[in-house]
Amino acid sequence: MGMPSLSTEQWLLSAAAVATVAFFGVALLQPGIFDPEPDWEVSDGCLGGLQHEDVGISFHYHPNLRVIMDGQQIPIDPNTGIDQIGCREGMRWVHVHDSSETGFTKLHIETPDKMNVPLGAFFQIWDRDGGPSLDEDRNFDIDRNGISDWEEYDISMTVNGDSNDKFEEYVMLDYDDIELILVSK
Ligand SMILES: [Ca+2]
Repeated sequence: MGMPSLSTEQWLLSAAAVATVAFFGVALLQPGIFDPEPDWEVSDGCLGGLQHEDVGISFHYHPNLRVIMDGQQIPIDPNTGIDQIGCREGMRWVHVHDSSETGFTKLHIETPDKMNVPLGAFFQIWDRDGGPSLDEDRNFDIDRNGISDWEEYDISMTVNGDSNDKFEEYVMLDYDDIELILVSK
């Protein structure tokens, strides 16, 4: 007695059922797997400037950032990302106009296409103006000593008051209030 044969339709239904179960299985086991992938090349983008064509802005939004290290707020200089090395007389796709010494500083994100702009991209831009940095593995190196801050500090982050564990890879959204807190180990 042979195996019962399945019609094409039955095969397709079976395959669809397996795919559906697999999809929910993956989603349950690895909830982060469908998160947006950060577009790290954003930090090299330049609006206007001497060496770049003006690409035109399609997306323009404003998350807010505040960084506190051992109880001291790290100042974000006004005009960070504007007229910097590699983007003279232009603006990086993430930049600052006015800054706040005690509250949140507004980041201006202006990109030609919809992009997933990670928090770390701003640190790569900030670094070129002498500010906090990322190391080569894209870990925070806010004190610029070449050692990942994850080895030196307990780091926590909130977005609009809710704990967030994406850190460098967090894809920023309009109106976010992002607070990054580092405490020496
Ligand atoms: Ca460090």
